[in-house]
Amino acid sequence: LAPFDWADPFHLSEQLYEDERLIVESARAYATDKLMPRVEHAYLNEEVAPEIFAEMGAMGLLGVTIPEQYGGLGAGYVSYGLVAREVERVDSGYRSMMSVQSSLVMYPINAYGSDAQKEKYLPKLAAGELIGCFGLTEPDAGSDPAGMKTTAKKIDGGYSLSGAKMWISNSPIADVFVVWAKSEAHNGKIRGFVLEKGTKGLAAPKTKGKLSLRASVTGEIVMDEVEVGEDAVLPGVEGLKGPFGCLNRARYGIAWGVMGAAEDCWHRARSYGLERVQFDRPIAQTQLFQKKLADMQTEIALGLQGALRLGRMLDEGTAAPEIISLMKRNNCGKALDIARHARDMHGGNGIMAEYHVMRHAQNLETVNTYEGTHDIHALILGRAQTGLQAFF
Ligand code: TGC
Ligand code: FAD
Repeated sequence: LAPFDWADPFHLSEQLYEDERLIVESARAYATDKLMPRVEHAYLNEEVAPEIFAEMGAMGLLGVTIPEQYGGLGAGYVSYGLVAREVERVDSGYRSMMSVQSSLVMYPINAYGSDAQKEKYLPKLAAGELIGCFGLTEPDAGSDPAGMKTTAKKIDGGYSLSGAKMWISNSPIADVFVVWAKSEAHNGKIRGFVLEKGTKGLAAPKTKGKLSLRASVTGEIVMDEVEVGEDAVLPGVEGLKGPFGCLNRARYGIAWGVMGAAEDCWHRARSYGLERVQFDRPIAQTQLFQKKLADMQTEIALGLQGALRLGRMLDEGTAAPEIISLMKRNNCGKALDIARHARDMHGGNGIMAEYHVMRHAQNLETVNTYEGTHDIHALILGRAQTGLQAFF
């Protein structure tokens, strides 16, 4: 039998194609050289750095799956997932910035937009010259987006949008707003609209005081009779399957991303345990500590392998939404558990910013909630195997 690679038990890196390995290398170099040095300050001061978008754009990390014709890389979903893993190894907030731009703004414009919308927005979003956000959630419609109140009224030459979105990643710094609203002109069906910063009646106040995802800015989208032309509606989709089609991609990226955060916690806990001596021996030489490391290693190895398989299925066109729920739910829950244990394994030091594990744990609280909570994905999987709807 071959020797055991404790850090990569399934030899994941050998299962990647050459172009995927190159993307990992450049994403890892960017994350290590540019994101890691600024994360502690950003998190402690709740300070977002909008220039990160242009930096990521220059590295080809935005719109990895978007065709080259529109400024993307034209690469597959495995490549996209690998980028998410490298970025989230540093911070879930940075991965959030990247995945909202790629999966929730560029994807719908590419999949549902007109040629004119694609030409106008995609190259600049890919370069990070424009920053995008995605407005689905509302104060009274979180897990149940069908209950949204935002409406688009038909007016001469276009639409007038009114309503409020909350918990919107990037909104206070966004130039482009992909907003979902019930359109009176389409029998009350949900339609996507692309709004631009500066349009009369549109505001995006920042949500202050978050204890999680502090390196990424979150805000509201307030629309008070925002008038847009016919060219603002995304022509290619109607109904909830529009926003859910985007969420499928983002949830998949999260399944990889959180494994990056979990790996960082695992490696830090292992190193700490090897150095920290109590009762005359390294704490890593105790049975309880080693059991925790073994659990982390096992869940991460399995979670990464599942994410890779799902990425291949997406690239082949064989992935159903439910398998995305399975991986998003499993990997978020496991990553959160790993981060909490890593915090504990660092003792008092575990609460300090310089040890990073508590920041990951705090971030993962959000990641376990957004894009469908852990329990909502359980209900999606429960429905799929019983045929019974348990949401209401
Ligand atoms: P349901 O009756 O199940 O479906 C309505 C229509 O949508 C279709 N559909 C999907 N299509 C594609 N992909 C999916 N995953 C889909 N799920 C459903 C479905 O086929 C149907 O189509 P049609 O043509 O028949 O009308 O809808 P429901 O209202 O019963 O929904 C149930 C539920 C709970 C599954 C759904 O509402 C849900 O997933 N809730 C969670 C909400 C959520 O995930 N919100 C995310 C907001 S965005 C965000 O968090 C971004 S964070 C970004 C970051 O910073 O990284
Ligand atoms: P609720 O839906 O009120 O859920 C509260 C609790 O009730 C949860 O535990 C949930 O699992 C449970 N619950 C709800 N319904 C049921 C049920 N039927 N059965 C059993 N349990 C149930 N949204 C966007 O549109 N765009 C973004 O960019 C975005 N970014 C975000 C960034 C951050 C930092 C955060 C925190 C959220 C973001 N969200 C975004 C919103 C996110 O998707 C929602 O918070 C999430 O979908 C949950 O909705 P909610 O907060 O209203 O919770």
